[in-house]
Amino acid sequence: MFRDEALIEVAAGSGGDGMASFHREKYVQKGGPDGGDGGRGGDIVLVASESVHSLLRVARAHRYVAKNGRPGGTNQRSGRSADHVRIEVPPGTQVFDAEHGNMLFDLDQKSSEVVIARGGKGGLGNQHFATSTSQAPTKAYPGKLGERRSLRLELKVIAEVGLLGLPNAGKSTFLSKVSAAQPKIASYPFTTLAPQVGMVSLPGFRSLLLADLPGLIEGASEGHGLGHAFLKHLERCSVLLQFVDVNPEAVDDPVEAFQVLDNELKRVSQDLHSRPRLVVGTKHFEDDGSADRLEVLNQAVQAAGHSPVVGISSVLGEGVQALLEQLWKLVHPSDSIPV
Ligand SMILES: Nc1nc2c(ncn2[C@@H]2O[C@H](COP(=O)(O)OP(=O)(O)OP(=O)(O)O)[C@@H](O)[C@H]2O)c(=O)[nH]1
Ligand SMILES: [Mg+2]
Repeated sequence: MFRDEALIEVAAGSGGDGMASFHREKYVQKGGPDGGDGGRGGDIVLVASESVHSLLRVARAHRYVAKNGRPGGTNQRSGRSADHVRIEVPPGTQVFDAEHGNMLFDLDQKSSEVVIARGGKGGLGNQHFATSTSQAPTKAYPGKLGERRSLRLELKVIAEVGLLGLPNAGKSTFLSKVSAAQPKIASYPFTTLAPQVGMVSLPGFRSLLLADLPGLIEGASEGHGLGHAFLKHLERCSVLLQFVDVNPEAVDDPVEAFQVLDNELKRVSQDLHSRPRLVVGTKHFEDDGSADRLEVLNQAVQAAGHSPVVGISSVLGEGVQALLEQLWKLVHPSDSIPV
């Protein structure tokens, strides 16, 4: 199972209380104040970890509480500070205030970390408060309360290229051929239930990060089908790769297939709709009929202002390398290819 949202409650630990005590020793009368300081309460820390791919576990645990600092002791002993509670989340997790909706943090780097609730400071013991006029202070401070927060976490996959298309268009097959990712592939729609990122290596030590997303259908932007929850994952992709099945056996007409998702992108945002996009005609080269369908699709795609459609067959490996090179150029418009 996959989750890309989680509501959590976090409570950092409070600081331990400062101690009020006086030095006691045989034959020493009226020893001075020696109450130690309280220890710090534990922080709650979010850590972006590449070994975590979903917010499922975080959502299940729901409540995170760090321990309080220990109180100060006699003889100037400080209380022990509490351990921090570390919560591992996938890179790409954004943290929002659950009440007000504003974004607090964006863990967009792998291995970055942020304190989302700070533990309270320990209170000072009376050892600090002896003055020339007050030799026997009984004053010690309580520890400060730890921060408490209600947070909403949202995962937005980080990839350079986002794969979108109707169910069954062949997105996962393509990802499995060009990267080490092993997404589930099947001849029925909605095979992919969770985004999956794969890294593609290109000659010259170049690489591309591709995100395979669940198939989208008409109305996805309004909550139809599975894909609506995943449209947001496209937001962080600088290039969109739209898959259209051009095989004559495909259920959907290629031009319609293109337009349905084109409209959904437009409904989500103008920004997403106008992002650099390459349309691929999949399951091409395998059948005589696919060339005609590709050409009709090409007309519609170019009329909509996009580059010509690239035909590929993931099964035969035809057109795949050329497509990857074209994608690399789109992702790195100002870079030249190293020789
Ligand atoms: N002949 C042929 N079949 C392909 C090709 N690419 C994918 N398929 C088949 O098309 C079907 C769907 O492939 P998937 O890769 O699972 O499609 P998807 O777009 O990821 O589908 P969803 O995850 O449901 O959105 C599978 O039966 C694949 O074997 C191709 O290049 N040629
Ligand atoms: Mg799939």
